[in-house]
Formats: sequence, structure tokens, C-alpha cells
Amino acid sequence: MSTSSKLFEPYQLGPITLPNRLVMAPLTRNRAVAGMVPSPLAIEYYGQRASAGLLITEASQISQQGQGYQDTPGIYSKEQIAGWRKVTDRVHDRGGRIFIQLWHVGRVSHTSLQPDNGAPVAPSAIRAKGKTFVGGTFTDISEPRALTAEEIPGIIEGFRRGAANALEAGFDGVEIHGANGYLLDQFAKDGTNKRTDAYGGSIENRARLMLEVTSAVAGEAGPERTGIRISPVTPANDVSDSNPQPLFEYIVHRFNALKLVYIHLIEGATGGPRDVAPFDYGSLRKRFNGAYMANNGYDLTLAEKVLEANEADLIAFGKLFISNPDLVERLKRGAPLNAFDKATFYGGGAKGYTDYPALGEAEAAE
Ligand code: 8OZ
Repeated sequence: MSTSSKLFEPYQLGPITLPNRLVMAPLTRNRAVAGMVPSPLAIEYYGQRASAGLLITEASQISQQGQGYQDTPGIYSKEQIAGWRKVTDRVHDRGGRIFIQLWHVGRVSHTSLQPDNGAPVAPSAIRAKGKTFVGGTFTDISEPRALTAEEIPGIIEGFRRGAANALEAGFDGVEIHGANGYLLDQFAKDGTNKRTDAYGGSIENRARLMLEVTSAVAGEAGPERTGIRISPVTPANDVSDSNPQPLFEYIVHRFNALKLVYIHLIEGATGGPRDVAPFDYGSLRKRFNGAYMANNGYDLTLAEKVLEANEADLIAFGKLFISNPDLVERLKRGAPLNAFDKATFYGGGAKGYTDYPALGEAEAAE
């Protein structure tokens, strides 16, 4: 059986022609080596997946302060840039295209990961109920401290420098991580932001940091190479907003004015139910002239339906890309998919990372 749906048609993403509409979603894998440099195995991992229309890397912190879990790669040191250069070279050698996701976790961190073992930073000193992964185990997220107004330009500058480093590392573009209860989402939503300065209170004030960061990154990489991921209703990392519809309509209206190349929507609860809370995603699509990338729980049937209805331009797949390096070919041919092994998602080595076979390859020996 084979299928000739819109999913396998090319898409013009700013200056880049994608051969198909399948995107590999950013996926945290916790395999960075000393200095939070991407692992040599990452070269093979991303290279194996180069047939995706677009690869988006795992979330990569823009500073040590931006790290919240063990062994996630950074994009702030010379060594990290050199490590990523090997990844982008391999992906380009294999004919692929790759963006890096720029990340600051904000309060979702642990003192043991922070500079001088200090408190993680947040819009307000409110601890997230939840765990992070450090020292090989899940540990309570630490009590954060509120960022001072004087520190905010440094955060924006960190993202700008991350974008500059990404270009130096050979990436085709950058995705800002504005989702899942990390720093920019913490500022945007009123459950986590109780500030009384220019970065808190009204929708405009709460959105300010996300928009200033986005403007700085787009200024560096070019808006035609800048996308952003948002998750209006996710409860991930204990984040919430009392009225997300107008908040995200305002944010997307401003992204449109900045001429960003795409918005990447996590529809529903990250990695969970798509219908966790009512939200009109079509209203965001209507407000944005760039590409709409849809994510969360998509399979072939739902992807084809949504593309056919013109409700999205691109579909990002996560877990299916972990276990199927040749996901595009498999879906195109209606071939069976490899099952994924959750036990090897976070941390470890080649097992569950670079050893999932492509069609026609033997299963790797146990
Ligand atoms: C899973 C584990 C750790 C981090 C996200 C970057 O949710 C993440 C993440 C996912 O966006």
C-alpha cells in the first residue's frame, strides 16, 4: 500500500524548500557529554533522520542558568558550537535541513545544575510542583527566585547569542522554546507570573519577554529562519493561565508582525490528551501569515485530515521519529512502524537512540 497525500508534497518554508510536510519534533534525550556538548552519537542520530522535511533538535539551553535536567546540550560555549557543527554537517551531507530549539527552563530546574548552586530563576518566586531529572533520578524541582528587572536584558541577550551561535554551528534556522511551562511560557501565563513591573499584569506585559526575545532572535537569524513553539493550554510543568485564548491571539498577532516563518502549536496537553481544555487553534492560524506547524498525538490519519482541511501546513511527530529513523518512507509506503521504548527516552547511550532500524535493515542485535 502506498499513499500520495499532501504530507509528502514539498513546502516552501521561507527560503528553504522542504521535500515533505513531516517535521521531527524537538525531543529531549539527555545524552550530552562533558561540558553539555552534544554527544558524538547525536551526529548519527540526527543524520539517520535527515529524510524528515525538517529536523528540530532537542531543546538546547542558551546558558547554564537555562538548564533544568541532566545532560541536555547547550548552545553557549565554543565546544558546544563545534559539537553541533558536526551534527549539522552530517544532516546536510545526507540532504536534510535542521533547526535548533533555543531553551531557557526558568524555574524548572534544580540548584545542583545552576551556577554556584543558586536558585533557578522565574518571573515570580513560585515553586513548580513537579520533578526534574538530575543525578540519574527524578528529584523535586527547586524553589526559584524572581528575576530582577535588571536581569531581563541579559536573558534576551542570551537568546540572541544562542541564535548567533546556532548560525555559526551551521543550523538552517532556530526555534524558540516558548512552550511547556519553561521561562517564556512562565512569563506569559498568569498562574506563574505575579509581577507588578512592565513584565507582569496585563496580557501585553506578560507577553513582553517572549516578544522581546523573539524580536532579538529574529534580528539575528532573520525572521524567515525563526520559528517558535507555544502550548496555550498545556498543564506541563505546573503552568496555567486563566484566559489563554486572548493571550495567545495577542502573541500570535505580534509574531505575525515580526514575520516569523512558523508557529509550532502543541495542541492540548503535551504528550497527553488533545482535548484537555477548549481552545480555538484556527483563530491563531487565521492571524498568522507564516506556516502553522501542528503537534501532539498526530498519526497518519489525523495528519492527512488536518492538512487536507488546510488547518495546518506542517505536522511535527515526536515519539514516532524516535523509533523510526525513516518515518517518512514508512508512512509513505504504509509500512509497519517500530515500537518505541520509553525506558531509553532519557539518558543512556546508543540503545534506543541510534539502533532503531530503517526498513530493510536487520533489528540491531540485543
Ligand atoms: C521531556 C523531558 C524533559 C524536557 C519539553 C524540553 O517538554 C522538554 C522536555 C521534555 O519541552
